[in-house]
Amino acid sequence: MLYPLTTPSRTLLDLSGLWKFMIDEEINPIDPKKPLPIEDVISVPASFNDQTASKKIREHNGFVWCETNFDIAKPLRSQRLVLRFGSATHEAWVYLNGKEITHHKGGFTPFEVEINDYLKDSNNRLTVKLSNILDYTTLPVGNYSETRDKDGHIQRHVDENFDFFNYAGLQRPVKIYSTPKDYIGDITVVPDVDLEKSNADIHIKVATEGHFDEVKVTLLNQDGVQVASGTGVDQTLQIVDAHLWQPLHAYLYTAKVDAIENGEVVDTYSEEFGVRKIEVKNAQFLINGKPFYFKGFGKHEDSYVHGRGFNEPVNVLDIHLMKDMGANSFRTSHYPYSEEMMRLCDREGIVVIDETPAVGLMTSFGFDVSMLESDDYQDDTWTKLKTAEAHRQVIKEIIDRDKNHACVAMWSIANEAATFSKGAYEYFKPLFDEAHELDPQKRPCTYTSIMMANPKTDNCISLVDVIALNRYYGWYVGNGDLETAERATRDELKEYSEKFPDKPIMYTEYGADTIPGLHSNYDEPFSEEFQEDYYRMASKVFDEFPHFVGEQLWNFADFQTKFGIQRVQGNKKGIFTRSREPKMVVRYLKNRWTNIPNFD
Ligand code: GCB
Repeated sequence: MLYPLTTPSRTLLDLSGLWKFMIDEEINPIDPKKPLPIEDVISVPASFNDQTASKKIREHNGFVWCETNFDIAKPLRSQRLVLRFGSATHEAWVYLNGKEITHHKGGFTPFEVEINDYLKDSNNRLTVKLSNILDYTTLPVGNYSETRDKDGHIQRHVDENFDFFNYAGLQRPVKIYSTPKDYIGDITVVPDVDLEKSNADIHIKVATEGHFDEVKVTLLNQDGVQVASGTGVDQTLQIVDAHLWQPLHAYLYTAKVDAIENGEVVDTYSEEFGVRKIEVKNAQFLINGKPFYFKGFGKHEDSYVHGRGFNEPVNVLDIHLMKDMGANSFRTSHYPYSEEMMRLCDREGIVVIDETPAVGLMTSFGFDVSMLESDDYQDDTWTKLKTAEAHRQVIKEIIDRDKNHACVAMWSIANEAATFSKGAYEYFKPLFDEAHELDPQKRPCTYTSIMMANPKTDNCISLVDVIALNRYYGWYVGNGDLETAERATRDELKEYSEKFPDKPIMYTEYGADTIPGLHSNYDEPFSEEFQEDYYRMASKVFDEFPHFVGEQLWNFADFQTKFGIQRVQGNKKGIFTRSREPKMVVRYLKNRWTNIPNFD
C-alpha cells in the first residue's frame, strides 16, 4: 500500500482539523443520513480521550461518532479520488453523504476507499462511527463485558488485557488523494547487495490498475542524480558502488515510477528505499555483514493531550533524544506506529523492530506476579482466544504497509503471549510461516517473551530468529534485590545460550518504575538511584554474553495506562518523563551507549 503523496500526477488533501464529535450512548439511534445532532468538536488526528474535561467521555467504552465537511475543487473531480485513514481505532464504519462506503477493523493500520461515486458538488459530509471495543477476537485483546443501567440501557466495559490506556479515535491523518483513472497501485522494492563488490541489485515490482503501454523505473540517488533505469513491471536494476543505508547513517535512494500511455506519463510515484542487508547468522544479528548491537527502547505512541494520536514534534524530539544518548533502535511496542514515524526512522537511520498489535494474548494474566517465577505455569489461552483471524489480517496489513522501509529490521509477531501454554505452537506456527512468506525482503521474525516462557517452558522458540526477552528480575520478581536479580539474569541467559547456541539473544524489555525527583539514601525501589543501579546490574550481565545482541529497555518515556494499584497516573518505567525530561539514569545510559561502538 502506497503512502499518500503529492506527485506530478497526484494531489493530496488533508482533512485534519476540528471534527464534530459525540459518544454514542445507544439510547437514541444515530442516523448517519442526517448531520450529527451535536456541535461539540475534537481535533483530528488525536485520541478523543484527553481532549475533554468529562470523565464520562474520556472513559467511554462502545461507539463514538466523528464528522467533518469538505469540498473537492472542480478540476479534481475527473480524477480517481481516494479517502484514506492512517488508522481508525479500533473499528470504523465510514459514511459519505449518508451512505456507508467502507468498514475496517483493526486500530493501527491504514485503509482506503474510492469516493467518486458518492461525492456531491459541494459540502460533502464525512461521518465515521468508531468502536473502541476490544475482546477475545480482537488485537489488542480486551476483557469485554456488558451490563444494564437502571433504565435498562446497555453499558459496555473494556478492561485492557495489557498495560497501556485504551486510547481511541481518529489517531492518525485522514486524507484524500487523487490519482489518474489508470494508476500505480503498489511498488515493492527488494535490495540485494553484494557486500564485497558493493553493487546492489534492486528488484522492483510495480502493480498497476488499468492499461499502460509501459512502466518506467528510474533510480535516483540522494542528490537526485539518476543511477539506473529500465522498463517493465517486474525488473532488476543495478546500482554500481551503492551507498549503503547504515544504522544512524541513513542513505535513501528513490525509485521513481512512471506509468506511460501513448508516450505520455500518466501516473508518477516516488518510493524511497535504502540499500542494506539484514541477516541472522552464527548467533549474530548482521546489518550489512557486520554484527549489530541494538541499543534503545520499547516505546509507546503516547503524549499529553494527543494521547496515542499522531504528534510529529514529539516523534522528532524522541528521535533526537535517542540519538543524543547513543541509541540506535526501538521496537514499535505494542502496535504498528504511524507511517510518518516509519518514514522518519528511514531518514534518521533508526533501526526498528516492527510489532503487530498482538498484545494481551494471555487469558490468565492478573495481579499475581508470582506466576512470573513459575516453571510449569499453564493457562487456557489458546482454547479461549479467537484472535487468529485478526492476527493473520494484521500481519498481512503491516507487511503490506511497511515492506519497503529500510528502517524495519525485524518483525515482532506478538508481545508476551502465552507461548508456554498448550496450543501456542499450533497457534503461532502458521503466523510465522505467513510472515516469512509475505515479506518480500525476508526479514527475521520474533516475538517478545514473558518471564514464564523460559528456556524450559517456552514452546515456540524454534519459530523465532532472535530470542527476545522481556525480563523484570529485581522489579516484579524479587523487587529491590539486585544481587539475586543479577544471578537470575545471568543463569537464565546462560541457559538460553547453551540450549540455543545458534540464536542471537536480546532483551526487549527490562526496567523499574521510577518517580522523577524521588531519591533514597538506601537505593529503594521507585527512587532514581534504584533505577540507575538496576540498569548497571543488567548491563554488567549483558556484557558477559557474546551472543547477546541488544538491549532495548522499558520504557523510553512514562506513559498512560488504565488505573490500578500498581500504577500512579500511568507506568513510570520511562527513563524520560511523559513530557520528555530526563530521569537521572539517562546520564549513565548515555555514557554506556556512546561507548559501545556503532559501525558506519
Ligand atoms: C511488560 C509489558 C509492557 C508493560 C511492562 C510493565 O512486560 O510488555 O506492556 O508495560 O511489562 O511495565 O509492566
